[in-house]
Amino acid sequence: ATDEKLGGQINYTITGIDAGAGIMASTQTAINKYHLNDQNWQLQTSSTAAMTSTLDKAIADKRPIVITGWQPHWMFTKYPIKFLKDPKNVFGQAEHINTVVRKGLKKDMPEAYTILDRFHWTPKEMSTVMLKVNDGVEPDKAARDWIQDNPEKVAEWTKGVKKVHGTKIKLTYVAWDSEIASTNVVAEVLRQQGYQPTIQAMEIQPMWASVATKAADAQVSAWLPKTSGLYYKDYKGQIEDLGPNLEGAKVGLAVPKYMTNINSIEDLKT
Ligand code: PBE
Repeated sequence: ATDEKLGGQINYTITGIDAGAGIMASTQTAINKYHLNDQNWQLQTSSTAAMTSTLDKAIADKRPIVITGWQPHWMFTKYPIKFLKDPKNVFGQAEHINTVVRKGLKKDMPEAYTILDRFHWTPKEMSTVMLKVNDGVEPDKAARDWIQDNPEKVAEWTKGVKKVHGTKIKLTYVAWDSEIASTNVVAEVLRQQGYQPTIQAMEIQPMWASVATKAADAQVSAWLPKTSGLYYKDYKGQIEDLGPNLEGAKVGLAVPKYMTNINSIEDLKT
């Protein structure tokens, strides 16, 4: 049925990820704003792993699929996919990922604070770690390998910072591939500086709350201005924002490149 409408072919379903992700809330907004709900388009909740596996199968069969997509992520390296244009600007333009620490960290752990404040890398650097983890390397090992391969970069973050001796520090994160990479790299850098870091994965809301309540010291997972924007708004008075650790991130809906007639979210309606 080559002339069948896209929606019918894929059951008017956008394949999504975990319910708490900002991209899920933005996609729901997009469904409303582009009036996709008129055709009963729906967003399917799953996980990144389930979404990419569904994507993998669709691409193997050259079937159409619409996913929640973002960069940096290995899905754009591994699969021929493209972002759909977003003329109503629901997903926003470029995003950055910020580092957020608990109040009082600067006074309590000035060395860690300095490193967290300086931590800054590129989408390409983050992707190197993400791809390794996707290839099956343990995240802490992938982080150590990256640190070993990038001594000048790490030196920018640690230059002149005094070593400490076993001070405990806790980082929280959401187990998205990008945050698994960044959190492990920061934790390993802190470990090499003499800290005893623990990292704990949780849902997005508890992660923000953990830093606000000082149950955790820091997180490096704040996708802004839009994707984590609601959490930022809720917690901004109770945390310290150290600014971007990565620039040039992007969030949106994506489809395989062989879907040549579908280039904008508007095209989903046709
Ligand atoms: N993401 C990846 C997250 C942030 C990191 C884009 C899936 C989200 O909240 O949507």
